Amino acid sequence: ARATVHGYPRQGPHRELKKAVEGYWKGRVSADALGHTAAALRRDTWQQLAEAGVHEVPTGDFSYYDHVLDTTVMVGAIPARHRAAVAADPLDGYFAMARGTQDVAPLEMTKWFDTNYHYLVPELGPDTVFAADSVKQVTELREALALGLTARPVLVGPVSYLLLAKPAPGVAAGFDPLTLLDRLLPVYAEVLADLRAAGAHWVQLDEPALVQDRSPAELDAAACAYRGLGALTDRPQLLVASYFDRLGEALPVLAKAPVEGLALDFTGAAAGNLADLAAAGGLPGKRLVAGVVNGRNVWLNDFEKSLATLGTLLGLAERVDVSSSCSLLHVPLDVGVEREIDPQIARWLAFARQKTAEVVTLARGLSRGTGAIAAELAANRADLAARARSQLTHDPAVRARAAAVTGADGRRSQPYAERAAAQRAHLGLPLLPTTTIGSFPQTDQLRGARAALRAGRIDAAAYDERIAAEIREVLAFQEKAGLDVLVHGEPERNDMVQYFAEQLTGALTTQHGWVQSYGTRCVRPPILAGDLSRPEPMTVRWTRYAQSLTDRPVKGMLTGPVTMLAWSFVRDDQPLADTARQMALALRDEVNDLEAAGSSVIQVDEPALRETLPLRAAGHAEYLAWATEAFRLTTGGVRPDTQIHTHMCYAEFGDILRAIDDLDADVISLEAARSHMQVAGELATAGYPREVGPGVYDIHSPRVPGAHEATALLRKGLEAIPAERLWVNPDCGLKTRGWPEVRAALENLVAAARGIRDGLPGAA
Ligand code: THG
Ligand code: ZN
Repeated sequence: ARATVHGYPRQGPHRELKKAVEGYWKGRVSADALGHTAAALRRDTWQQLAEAGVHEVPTGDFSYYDHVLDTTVMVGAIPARHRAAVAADPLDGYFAMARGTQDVAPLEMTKWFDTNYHYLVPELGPDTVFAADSVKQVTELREALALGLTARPVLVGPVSYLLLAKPAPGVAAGFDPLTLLDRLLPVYAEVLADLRAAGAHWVQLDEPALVQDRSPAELDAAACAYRGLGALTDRPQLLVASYFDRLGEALPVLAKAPVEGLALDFTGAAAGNLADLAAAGGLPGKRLVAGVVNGRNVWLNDFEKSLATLGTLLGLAERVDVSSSCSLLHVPLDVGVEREIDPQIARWLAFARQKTAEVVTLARGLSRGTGAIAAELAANRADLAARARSQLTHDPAVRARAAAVTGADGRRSQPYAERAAAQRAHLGLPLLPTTTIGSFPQTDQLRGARAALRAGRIDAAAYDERIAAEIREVLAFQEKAGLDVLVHGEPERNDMVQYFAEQLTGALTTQHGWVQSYGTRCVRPPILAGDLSRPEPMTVRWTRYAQSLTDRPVKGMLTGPVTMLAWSFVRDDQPLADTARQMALALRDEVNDLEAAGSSVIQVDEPALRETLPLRAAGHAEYLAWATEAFRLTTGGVRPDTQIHTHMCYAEFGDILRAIDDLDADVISLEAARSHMQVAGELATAGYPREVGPGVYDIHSPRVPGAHEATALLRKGLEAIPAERLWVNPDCGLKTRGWPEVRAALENLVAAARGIRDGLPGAA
């Protein structure tokens, strides 16, 4: 058995790629220098993999921005609006597709399956003309071969490429990109021939889209695609890969295809592939690349379990190799550089570098028997046992409290209609109340103060005074602008998940654990390693301070339990629903403390509620049940006259409207400016009974909307939602914007609300 991985983190140990690309955008780094940085990172990665004992390194998985965008370039599907820029300068044109320019919109970005990676959505139509451009793939293969390594190019497969695409602007929404398969296959054939000519023996085609619910027609298309590619004579051997869930009905389709190998995920939700593969009769005569090391979580592998899986697989294929379940892109690089994680606990963790070593060890164990890896097996067993009996993973108080939860804990004491009346009396807000989503601009000075505190250049008292001053300024501005429900602006928070994780018992944060989110943007997801509790209030101090500065209500601001889980690495030794309940109880303590400290309005953000929906429809109901329960448990303990808000960022809610209702929040704010209030209409049609704040200010753009524009959007909102239930707010938080825009936009927003308010019947 040989060892391989599907792909590796691209940014480098010190995020060198991010810095080089952003430097190039600012004109500080030349195209040549960027190219050299990138080539050096690729070389270092391959050499590291080879030194660790990986027999076949992946190539082509590298990207300046996104590998789906790279595939768009490879097949020549450049949108019409970007063609001139790409022709003038391929690199600048590439970044124009990714980020847009003054005049031209970028490609849309969306989540890569249920990971936290975002890809750029291909735009296709009946007029799309594909043309092969294998330069990037061939170049990177040659680089690896020149180092004397065995290399396997990794490509997004043609079926997934089309299934991930959407109709181009101006093309009918009903257009099915899969109808372009016959035109796309010759382009893949050309790329495969080029790769063979360049020395590839194997090429991997990734088809993760086949783990989602697929129609018979889509499965037929997959069968047809691989019949076609398999029949080519001038090609390398083909390895078709899938990951993130079980293939289900697509497994026999791929098993029967005339390709030389399959790479399958045998971890987590995909573990069922083992039984499915046996039921399908295995892969006689084929190569199986067994993904037994989870490529998207951070936990130590269970060697005995993996070896048992591999042992079973030996009987099901001609040859079995060992791999990660998917690209290691989704995990940080190296847990060995973390100085602030307890070394005992660090032993339970595996980032990309450690996972690579696990793959190599398992391949050795499979080839030479467990005797050849006796020391590793013993250490692995000891670490797993330590984790299983650790106090961190078993806090009796947390467990007892979670076990004692009853339905009543997740129910407000009065139904919405009665609460709404109590809140109206308590808060005394005008019609069309104005508010913001929570964060105000995170200035360089604020970030600088945080860095100075970390580096010991200023002390905690000086930092706190800096935060207090910022809060005073944010409050003064909001009062002057005439907003009705104020916020403290969150100057003390780095990231809306990390800030809370740092204060929760049972959660770990990293110093260098960066994971690519999109393009050059990275996050450091917390690691929910143990039983979760909140030893002390997390937000009360600054919220109370802000409230002391004004007579108007100041919203308490928290990240909700589902989003805390979605943007963290979650433990794999208990059901997600159990972790969600622990998180909810920890946050419930915070909500109750905020209320006790005088907050009448508390917002619990759940931007990730929709995006965490399981890949297959069969899992939706169960997920939504525990997710909404966690939200209600977080918010269910407050008085009827305390108003609970929630916020979600993205506009596609159509399929979870029922769940949004089940949250039983009093007010929900949503992104709506770009879609011209469409979501307000959807909620109204679904009979949503509560208060709604559809955004009237698109904060993703530096443009300042005029008062007339906000007025028009509000009028649109009023067509769907009565004035008694309509709020006026931006689409999202303001932390990425600059103060001048924010000032002007919020003044316009208040003017629009007042203008309409004054014209309404019953206005004071
Ligand atoms: N926080 C966390 N996860 C997230 C988001 C978040 N996942 C989904 C979505 N939001 C992703 N969006 C972003 C937006 C901006 C950045 C990253 C992800 C970003 N990162 C800085 C960078 O790469 O330069 C680093 C930020 C930092 O210093 O922590 O700008 O909001 N957890
Ligand atoms: Zn938002």
